[in-house]
This record gives sequence, C-alpha cells and structure tokens, in this order.
Amino acid sequence: MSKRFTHSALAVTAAAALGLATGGPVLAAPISVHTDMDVTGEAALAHLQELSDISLDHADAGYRAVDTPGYKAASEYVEKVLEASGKFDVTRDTFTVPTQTFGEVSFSVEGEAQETFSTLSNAEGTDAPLTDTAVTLPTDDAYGDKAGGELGCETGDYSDANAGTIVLVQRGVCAFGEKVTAATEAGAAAVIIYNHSPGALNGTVGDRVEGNIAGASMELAEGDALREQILAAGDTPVLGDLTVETTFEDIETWNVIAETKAGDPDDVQMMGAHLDGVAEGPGVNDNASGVAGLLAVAEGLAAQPHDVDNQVRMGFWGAEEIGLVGSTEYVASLSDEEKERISSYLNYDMIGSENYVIGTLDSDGSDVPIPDGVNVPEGSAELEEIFTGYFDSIGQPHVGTEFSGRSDYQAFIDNGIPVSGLFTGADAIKTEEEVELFGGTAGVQQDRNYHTIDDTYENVDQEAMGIMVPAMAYAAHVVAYDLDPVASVDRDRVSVKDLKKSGVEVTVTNLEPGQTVDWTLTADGRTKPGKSPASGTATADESGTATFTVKGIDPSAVRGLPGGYTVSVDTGDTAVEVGFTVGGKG
Ligand code: DTR
Ligand code: ZN
Ligand code: ZN
Repeated sequence: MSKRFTHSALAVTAAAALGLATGGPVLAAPISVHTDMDVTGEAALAHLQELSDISLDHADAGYRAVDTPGYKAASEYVEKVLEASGKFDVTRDTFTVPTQTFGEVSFSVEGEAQETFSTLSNAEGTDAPLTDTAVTLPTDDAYGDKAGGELGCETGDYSDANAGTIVLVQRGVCAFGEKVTAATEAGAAAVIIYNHSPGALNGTVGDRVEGNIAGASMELAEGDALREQILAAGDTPVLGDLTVETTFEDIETWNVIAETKAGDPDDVQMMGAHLDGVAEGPGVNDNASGVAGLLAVAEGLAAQPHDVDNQVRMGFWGAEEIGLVGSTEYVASLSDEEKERISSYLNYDMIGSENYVIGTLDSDGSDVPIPDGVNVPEGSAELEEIFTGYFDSIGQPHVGTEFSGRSDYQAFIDNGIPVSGLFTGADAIKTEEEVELFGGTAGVQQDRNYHTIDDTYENVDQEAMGIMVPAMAYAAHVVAYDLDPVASVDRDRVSVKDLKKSGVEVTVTNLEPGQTVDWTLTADGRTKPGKSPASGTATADESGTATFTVKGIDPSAVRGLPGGYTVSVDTGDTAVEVGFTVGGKG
C-alpha cells in the first residue's frame, strides 16, 4: 500500500488573538497541496492484468509486437479506459514503419555450415542462393595489417579477382554500409563482415541502399578461421553457398494519444509509455507496467474535483521496440509551435522489474553522469526533483538511472523539451548497495525477464508498482495543477487583531498605495437565514496597508454567532484567506 503523501505549500492561517478560542478552521485554498490523488498500485495492477491477458491471448501472433492483432487489442483496451473516464479526447496517431523480415539465412564453406553467420539490419539479401561461389579477401587492402583482417572500406581494395565472389572483410575503421557499397562497386556477389571482438556483431548498414549486394555478418573466431583457410588455399578457390532471404515492407501502425478536454493547451504536460512489446514474450513489465500506471493516473485525474489547469497529454507509443519509432514520428510530426507548447515530458518504461530499483531518470546527472552527446533540456532536473522530493518526503530510497535516451524520451530531449521519468531496471546487474536500499538479489539482472517469454504478470514486482504508481500520480498532479495563489501568500502579509466586542480587525500589507481590495466573510458551516456573507472593500494607505473590521456575517448579531469564520481577501494577484474562531459568548 503506497504511503499517503501531500506536499503542503504554505496554508495561511491567522488565528485571532481575540479572547477567543484560537486555531479556527484552516481554510485550504481550492488547491494548495499536491497529492498522489489516492492512486494506488492496485489500481494499476487491475489494468496490468487486463493487458497481460491480451498479450497472452495473442501469444501465437507475436503478443503485442508492432503490426500484430495483440497490439491492436491492447490499443482498444487503452482507448476504452480513457474514453470511459470522460475527461480525455482519444485519438490514433498513425505512422509508417519500414520493416525488414528475414527468411532463410545460411552460409556454408566447402559444405561446412558457418554457425555464427547472421544478418545485418537493412542490408539487402540474395535474389537467389549463391552456390559454389568463391570466397575471397580484398586483394589490396591498405588497412590490412592494422586491423588484423582486410577491411574493404574502399572499392580500390578490390580487383577483378573479387568480381562475382563472396568477399570477407573485418569490422573496423569504416561503417558497415561503406563496406557493403565498396564491395558492390567492386562487382562482388555478397559481402560478409566479421566482428573484431568476440560475440555477435548485431550491426546495421544504416539506411537501406536498394541495389547493393547481400550483406551479412559473422563472429570473430569463425571469420578469422575462414580468412586463414582462404590464405592457406592460395590459388585454389574456397567455395561457399550463401543465402540471405529478406523482405522489406512499410507497415502502418499508430500511437494512442489522449489529451484532457480541460487545461491550458499552451501549457501541455506530456507523459508517455510505450504500448508495444517484443514478439518474444508478453512484455508485462516492458512495458504494460508503464501503460497500466498511466491508465490509473488518467483515472485519478478524471476523478479530481477540479479540472486540470494545464492540459495533460498522454502518449501510448507504438513501435518503441524497433527503434523508438512511434515517439520519434510523433514529435517529428509536430510544428515548432506545437513543440513549444509542450512544457514537460515524463517517461514510464518498465516500472515493475522483478529485482527492482526505485529509479528516477537522472536528469541532473547527480547519480549517473549524462552520457556524451545526450542533450538534457533545461527544466529536466526540476522534473526529476518532483520524483526525488516525493520519495524523500515519504522516506522512500531512490537512485538516479542513466539519462541514456534508451526509451521514448529521446525524441523529446532532441527537441529541447524537458524530460524525466521513472524506471525500475532492465538488463543492468543489481549491486549490493542497491540491495541495501531496495532488497532483492545482488549480482542478478534488475529484470532477468527483460525481452523474454518470462516477462509475465507473475514476475512483475507488485511492491515496485505500489511505489511507482503513486509517484506517477503525484507527478501528474504537480504538472497538471497550479497551486492556488493562496499557497503563495506571504504569511507576514496578513494579521488579525482582536477588537473585543467591536469584532476583528484584518490588516493586509504589501499592497500598492491606494489599491482597493475586496473582502468576504463567511461563517464556517453556519448561515444566517436571509443574510449573505458580509463583504466589503478596503483601500491601502500610502504605506500599502489596508485595514478593515469584520463583525460576523450579521453585524447586528455578532455576539450570537460563536464558531469558525473565514475572511477571503482578493488582492488582485493573490487570494488571501484567514480563519478565526469566535469562542464562548464572543
Ligand atoms: N528501451 C526499453 C527498456 C529500457 C528503458 N531504459 C533502459 C535503460 C537500459 C536498458 C533498457 C532500457 C525497452 O526495451 O523497451
Ligand atoms: Zn520498454
Ligand atoms: Zn523492450
């Protein structure tokens, strides 16, 4: 159960110094504190269960991955919840995603399968399998000795001997795309780039270049062994069979965007969570958890007695897992003026990790240095402070997590929009210090289910959700509501003086000389039939002080009205409210 938190701004009371009972009712201004709106982790878990069910119902078709029925069903659920709240306009923001799928990907040399042969993202495939094709090295490679293997960065590294062959080059010095283009211009039939360090290469050629030859990758050991085999064979060709089947397709998908009907559209407060998942698993923590949290926050906002002051816009992002595409396309679709109107963006991607940390996106780099090249827009640190201040005030330990750009806030920081958010961890290993703060297990990934079939509802940590969801709600309240001016009034500006039977004198300072203030007096919870609350005006003297006397809501009957009273003073730039109590026979 989350701890209740209210962040009390200055609530002004001036208990009368009359011969009266002091401590009359403190009269909170309409909104003088920020709260977590009583939004709980349990509320989010109900949505999480629904989203988990949807993912599992579509397990055979890629769960909630982009362009799947599961993503569509999850979108419909999110839309249903938001529309049911009655406070949001909900739309689909469609965009096109270039996708690439692979069929058979194989390479054998003299009949021996090359086990680490793999794809290069955005590289072309083979129109037809290459069979009994010579595998060769660049013939005149200026970098050869430097990198250990031939690099094939330039067409001039090749000769006619390489035409029509499968060329083998090593990673390094130039981009993968440059190597493929150089080999294509040299007339090769395909190019294999092998790694310069152990492990899979996992590379991309960058933008697709239609007409280039097939490109693929291998790991270091196998690539080196093949290079040695080619060198040892001398003039005897080493023959290989190579197939890379691939299809490029532009698919249409969407983000779900929900914005409050109320609130200043020139002061938009955005928050987001990606709705898509990976095809390998149900993606309950990554990132149904963030989505469920936002749905609970939306319902919390909708249940508030006050309309939001600033428009709240929620982005449920598509195609995050294939490159932050939905959020990037969304921000790119905005005009400069529309971007100017977005005052903040809060990102929620993984908030229920099994071996969690309570992580804030470290917008000020206080815990984790900001990586080189990452832009941190002004105002981001203040957004993080919303979370750290909240956690500190409820005694909840927290840590900064890397402001890496590895989620949907990347597009916002690239466009100068302040950002922070929450994160409970993915593939990082939990430290002993973190165990001290949050429990869990050191030496194990913060979420060992990350991007696997085990990212299930059962493996989401409910305690983490119980901490993170109220924090999300509190942050939403902070950005959505401007505290009532009364919270900003200067306590020294108001005083109340006992005039005994003559009533109560109220003094307001720091006014402009000659300024007129309007005041109203109401009796707390009591009314005199037929009598409207007493009211009047007072004018500031040359020192900027206005003084007036109140005698109950019915001046003729002040002695008969013991109890609490409220004096509201409208000073133009602030609303001042003071309370006092008439005790006994007054
Ligand atoms: N990119 C998210 C997970 C994620 C968000 N922040 C981090 C930081 C480090 C690793 C992963 C993440 C995703 O996979 O959806
Ligand atoms: Zn994610
Ligand atoms: Zn992910």
